[in-house]
Amino acid sequence: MLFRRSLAYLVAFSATATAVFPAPHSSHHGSGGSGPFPATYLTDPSLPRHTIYIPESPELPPWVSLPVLVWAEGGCGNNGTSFEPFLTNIASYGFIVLALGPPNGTGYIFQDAMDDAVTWVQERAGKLGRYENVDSSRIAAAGQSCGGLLAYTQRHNDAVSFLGIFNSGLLGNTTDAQENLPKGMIIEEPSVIHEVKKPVFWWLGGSEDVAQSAGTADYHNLTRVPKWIGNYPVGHSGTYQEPDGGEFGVAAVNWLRWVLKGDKQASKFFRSGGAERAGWVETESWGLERLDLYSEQDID
Ligand SMILES: *[C@@H]1O[C@H](CO)[C@@H](O)[C@H](O)[C@H]1NC(C)=O
Ligand SMILES: *[C@@H]1O[C@H](CO)[C@@H](O)[C@H](O)[C@H]1NC(C)=O
Ligand SMILES: *[C@@H]1O[C@H](CO)[C@@H](O)[C@H](O)[C@H]1NC(C)=O
Ligand SMILES: CC(=O)N[C@H]1CO[C@H](CO)[C@@H](O)[C@@H]1O
Repeated sequence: MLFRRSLAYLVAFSATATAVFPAPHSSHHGSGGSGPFPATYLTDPSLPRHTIYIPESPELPPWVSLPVLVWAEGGCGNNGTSFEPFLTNIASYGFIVLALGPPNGTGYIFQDAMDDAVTWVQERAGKLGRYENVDSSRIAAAGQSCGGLLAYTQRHNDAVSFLGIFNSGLLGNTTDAQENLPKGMIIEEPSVIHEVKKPVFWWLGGSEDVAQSAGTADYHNLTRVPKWIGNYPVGHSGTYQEPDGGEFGVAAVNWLRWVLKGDKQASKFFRSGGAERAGWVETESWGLERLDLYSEQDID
């Protein structure tokens, strides 16, 4: 009963109306983030099922490269602006974020949209114009709750190097999962964790997080792959809606700066007590020293 009621968080977004595809726009939204490159979101007709978060300046210096985060929303919701503070803040540190769902989209969206985002960015990265600074050789896939389940599917995508699982874990095809996850979703068994060969980081919400047991089991069952797990004890919804995404935002930025930009200072968050000082508990890791090898490749 508790599990079933709690699972409803995974599908917290309703699927009533047909999807809306707003006209392209790139006006300033929200705070712009806390990083050095004030960011915004926009839409691009060539990627109509997504929202793109990117530094606002049309001309970045050539030495600023923008690695890629493909992001799936909580509830597998088709609303690309439902994590706006968190994703804008990430982009402001010099990333492009391809979030599933157009701004204010309704209904659900699934893993094929993650694959589409990766294909799209590979075609455009480095070409003259808005995506000139984008570096598609460095891609992470992540998501929250139901979106975390979509992120796991990118284990098979050779273009994706890192997985981030926020308030999520593999549920298996239980009756509860069948009844509570959106129809049309592929429900994967916990055993697929053994197929993961990419480094994975988990951010959970402590004992009040419905996903804590599944996420923790996944962490322990993943072997021979660099991994980190931590809990910020605020429950399943995290701090994504706080200014700049709150503590989950800080953690995500440190993760991406380290693994996608090779930033050693950011790595200290995970290796030298930074997360614990910020209030993360029940942290654990394995093999993180190997990530320096990953993250220094191809870095200028
Ligand atoms: C999309 O998410 C934003 C932020 O939570 C919210 O303000 C907006 O109402 C949502 N749009 C829809 C159509 O649900
Ligand atoms: C999304 O909906 C919210 C209200 O729920 C509105 O304030 C906002 O302007 C809308 N954004 C877009 C891009 O349509
Ligand atoms: C879950 O298992 C049922 C049988 O119990 C099967 O009919 C269904 O297709 C499975 N659903 C998914 C999403 O794999
Ligand atoms: C899928 C899988 O390997 N599951 C195992 C995860 O770890 C727990 C306990 O450590 C086992 O009970 C599961 O069988």
